[in-house]
Amino acid sequence: MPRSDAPSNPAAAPLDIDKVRQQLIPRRLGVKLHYFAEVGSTNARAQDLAEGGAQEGEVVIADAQTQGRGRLGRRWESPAGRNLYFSIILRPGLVPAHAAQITLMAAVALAETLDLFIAATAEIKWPNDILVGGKKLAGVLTEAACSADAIEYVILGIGINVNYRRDEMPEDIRARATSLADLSGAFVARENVLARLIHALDRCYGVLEQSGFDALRPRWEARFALRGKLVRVEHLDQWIVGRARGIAPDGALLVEDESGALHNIYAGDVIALEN
Ligand code: BT5
Repeated sequence: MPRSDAPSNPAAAPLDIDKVRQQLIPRRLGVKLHYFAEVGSTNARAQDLAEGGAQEGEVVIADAQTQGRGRLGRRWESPAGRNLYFSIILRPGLVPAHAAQITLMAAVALAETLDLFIAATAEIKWPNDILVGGKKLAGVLTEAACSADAIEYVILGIGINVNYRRDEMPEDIRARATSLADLSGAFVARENVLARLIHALDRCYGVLEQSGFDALRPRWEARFALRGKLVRVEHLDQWIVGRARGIAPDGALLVEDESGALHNIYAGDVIALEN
């Protein structure tokens, strides 16, 4: 007889971390997986580990987050049994000015991996959103600890909606969010997505360190969701409006204002003013 608490829907089963381990070929990223049924935020937990001397490539994974965070204090919806929430500790040999390139590198690995599970193309909205059909499928939150001239460590946090059903999403994100299951019409094993993604991140991270962001730029550009679109970029109390033209070799977003001047944007939120 089935146990009364046995999940009738495979999407509700907890993440099977051993399945992830079985699929991982140990490389630089994924050297150690720290799994928790629930944490506040995997980024916060990874930061504690990094401060305690954890090595590059250790990964914190949680089945649920009670305080999943987005950028600028925003919230990341993180229900149990559905999605992927994880953070990787990196100790990159990059100058602090290039720390933001980690987000762009991760977006390439993410979009290319998520494409394997859906029929559509995952697009990148600078700097950290992965969108399909204009709806958010995944987000990246990179937090760096730097000294004057070196990066001590970077926490690369990634949230992916895998088997998140539309009717489970809070009202305020339902119209703007999607999930792999929503897009493919089928249950997707989170363990497969995670193992493939860690491998893809490992490869892209290697390219970034050895050859710089410019070597990943064509792959990033190929998925750029905002090319040619009129956008408003907001950062703190400043904003500019112009057409998104692409990305610079160092990862800056290029926006051309109405006078034809090109601006290199390094931080901010981009709002598309046209579809
Ligand atoms: C992000 O922020 O997109 C970064 C999200 C990173 C989450 C991961 S999960 C593992 C790791 N640990 C953490 O604590 N965080 C990272 P941002 O661009 O600021 O987008 C946040 C906005 O996305 C919110 O204000 C909502 O509008 C929307 N949102 C929240 N949860 C969502 C979800 N599950 N799916 C789609 N959109 C969501």
